[in-house]
Amino acid sequence: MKLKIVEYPDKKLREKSTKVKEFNSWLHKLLDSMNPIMINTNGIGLASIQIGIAKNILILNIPNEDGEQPDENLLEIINPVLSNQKGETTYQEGCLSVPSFYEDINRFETVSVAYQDRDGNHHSIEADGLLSIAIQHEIDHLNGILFIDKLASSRRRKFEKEYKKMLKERKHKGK
Ligand code: QAP
Ligand code: CO
Repeated sequence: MKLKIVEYPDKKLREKSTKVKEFNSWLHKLLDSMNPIMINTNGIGLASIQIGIAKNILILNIPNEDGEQPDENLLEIINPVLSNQKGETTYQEGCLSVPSFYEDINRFETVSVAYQDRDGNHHSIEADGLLSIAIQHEIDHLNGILFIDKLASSRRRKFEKEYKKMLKERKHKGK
């Protein structure tokens, strides 16, 4: 399995992910390969579309107070469904698929999410704080939506300019 993060403006990120129907060893291997990619790139959340697989799969590992992300805090979320979205909060978001760019984004403060685990068992959680924000960010990926889509148009244009510049500089440095 190749392990490269799909980066904006790759159109792949606009694909709509589809439901997982088989909770088999392919799924387990995929989840097992996503975790080190997320951890090694300093991520707290990763949707499978970000490695090119358009399935309703995401993982999250919100750092604890010491900034650690132990495996026991890993959340594997398959086929999520959001409900009970309440309140409002703002957080400076980033995305592994939009490297080096961070901006304040408005989200719901609390959400409920029903989902399946890697074995197909059903669960639901109520989330607030950073977990709630991360869940909303990752579920957007499953619908082909990026956090930059939520910027006001003038800020979006500024982003496009800055991002192009960043990509150019990175290319010259030979990445
Ligand atoms: C989504 O984002 C998220 O630009 C997960 O150079 C973001 O893990 C959820 C990252 C904010 C909640 C709040 C971004 C790493 C990681 C970068 C990430 C970068 C290196 C982003
Ligand atoms: Co993202």
